[in-house]
Amino acid sequence: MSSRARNLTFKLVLLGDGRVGKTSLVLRYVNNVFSEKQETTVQASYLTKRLVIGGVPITLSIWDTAGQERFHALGPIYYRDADAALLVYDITDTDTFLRVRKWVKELQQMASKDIVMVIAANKSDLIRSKNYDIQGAESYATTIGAKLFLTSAKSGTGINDVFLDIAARLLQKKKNITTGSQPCSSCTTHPVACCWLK
Ligand SMILES: Nc1nc2c(ncn2[C@@H]2O[C@H](COP(=O)(O)OP(=O)(O)OP(=O)(O)O)[C@@H](O)[C@H]2O)c(=O)[nH]1
Ligand SMILES: [Mg+2]
Repeated sequence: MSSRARNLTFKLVLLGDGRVGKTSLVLRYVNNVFSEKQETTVQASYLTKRLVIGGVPITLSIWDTAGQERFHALGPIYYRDADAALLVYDITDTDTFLRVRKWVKELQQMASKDIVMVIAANKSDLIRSKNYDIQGAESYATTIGAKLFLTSAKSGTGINDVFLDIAARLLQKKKNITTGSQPCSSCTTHPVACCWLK
């Protein structure tokens, strides 16, 4: 990597109902660990993760917020100035998807207009026994310009994909702002494989 390569830092906030697995997702991604007895988050916790995409060093500055209702009012502190929001729900609990929709409405009104939004349908390891329909969630994600990923903090499925997608989209956006160029249609559909990153 070139020593002159600029290290870009992006702020990412995780939002979602209590117990859906926000902390577990972050800990799986950053430390590759998982606990069945993960303690509930109080207010928020902060971690960072460095990664390199197409030779460009990136730091994700990650705010993992508390999902319990009593902490809801603290949301703006963490999503204000956020470059991206990862909205998490529990695929086995439809109420938690409704909570995602509420967060999206709030972000659309209060957060940065061009915030990158991604949805994680977590606990996908539990869907073996039952057939969960995620088509509705996928259509919804499309309407808000987000992408939906099936994840399992327990098995590790989909975790890297989510964060890589977020980082690649942020990088692509930064590039567009810097050069004023438009991404090609392939990059819009597959930001991880964006030609600009090559
Ligand atoms: N089976 C399964 N359990 C999970 C998964 N992710 C998290 N859990 C469990 O779900 C519970 C809640 O996980 P947390 O990561 O604490 O959830 P959270 O969204 O951070 O919760 P709050 O901090 O209260 O907002 C814990 O018992 C985890 O072990 C997953 O992908 N699969
Ligand atoms: Mg937590």
